[in-house]
Amino acid sequence: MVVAARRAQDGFVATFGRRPEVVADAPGRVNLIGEHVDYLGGPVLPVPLHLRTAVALARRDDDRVVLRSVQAEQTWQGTSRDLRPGTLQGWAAYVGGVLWALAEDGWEVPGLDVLVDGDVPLGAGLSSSAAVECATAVAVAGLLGVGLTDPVRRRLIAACVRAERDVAGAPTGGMDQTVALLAAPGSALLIDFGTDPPRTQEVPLALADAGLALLVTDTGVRHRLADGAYAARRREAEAAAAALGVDLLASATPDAVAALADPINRRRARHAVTEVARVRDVVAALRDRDWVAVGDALAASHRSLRDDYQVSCPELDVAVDASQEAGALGARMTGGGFGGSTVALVATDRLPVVARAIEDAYAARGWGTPRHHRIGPGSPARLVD
Ligand code: GAF
Repeated sequence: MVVAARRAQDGFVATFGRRPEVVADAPGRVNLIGEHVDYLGGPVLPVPLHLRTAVALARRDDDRVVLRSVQAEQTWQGTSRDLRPGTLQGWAAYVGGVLWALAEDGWEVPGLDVLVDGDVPLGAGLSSSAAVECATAVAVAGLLGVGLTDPVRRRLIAACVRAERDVAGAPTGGMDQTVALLAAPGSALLIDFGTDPPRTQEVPLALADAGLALLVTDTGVRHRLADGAYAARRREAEAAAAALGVDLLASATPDAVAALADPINRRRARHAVTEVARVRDVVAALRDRDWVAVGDALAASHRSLRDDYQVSCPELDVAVDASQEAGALGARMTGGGFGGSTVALVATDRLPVVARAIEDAYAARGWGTPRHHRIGPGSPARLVD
């Protein structure tokens, strides 16, 4: 049993005085490229993290629901009728929101004791929220004896996205839940949000064969997707789509975007159409093992997110610049932005040099020391024996 799942099981026993009936876990993710385009009908290329969040749960005899988070050091208590939009905040909105969304979808969710523990850092742009949602959903499916077939996993994705939108209040696009539930172990997952349901395809990375690694750096600047900035960007992008007369901004043409009169519309739309092209370029470059082209696309993606979509921040920009100056093939912010983490493509033997360069750049500005994670192979959400 992996670390987070073991801790969740032991924590459940310590908290509730009995063994859990089910333990499930799910990975965080790092998005390699395709940022802020999932909700615009574009393709994205996330990678499941080795860092996971685990949920242990057991049925109760009554209709009460007790949610305990070890990471947040908080407990929420209520009845299943209290699980609905407007009644839950913070981490409890993700766990309770999934229970609510599953019940809305017709699942017979009983009264439950639930304990959450995990290694995905909270608010670091590594999708801790989708990890806890997906682990909760898989645990409930396990408790009810529902097998994790592909259609069931897709139903769970929909419930998790609904929980995040309606209960946590973050109108996110579905990338994080999709990779957490459908990723192939150790590979990136190309998800095309231009189709309904989104088409998925495993994309092998073969980084180790090339002497390369992905270095994720957590800036320590915490972001919350539910705080309004993400929703504001989404509204702006949808306004740009309306100005162009297209349903999905990702399908706009570069010429039409260049002709947009309003500068905000033009910037938001330019990010979307150029990011879509970069995802396609990276998929081709990975197939050809053209690592320089992959790195160049990551660097261009960051510039676009910084200048056109305007979702970066100084700590992300400094980490990206320092990585590249120290020899990374390319680096970019990853996830929703406004804080969180960067991802850099780095030769394995340069990892310490690049990590040190970022730390030095932070120290020179009087900022706190960032945390690095070398990405290991992750696997999708699962029941843990
Ligand atoms: C967050 C959201 F949850 C995703 O849906 C996606 O939009 C991402 O930000 C930006 O690419 O992780």
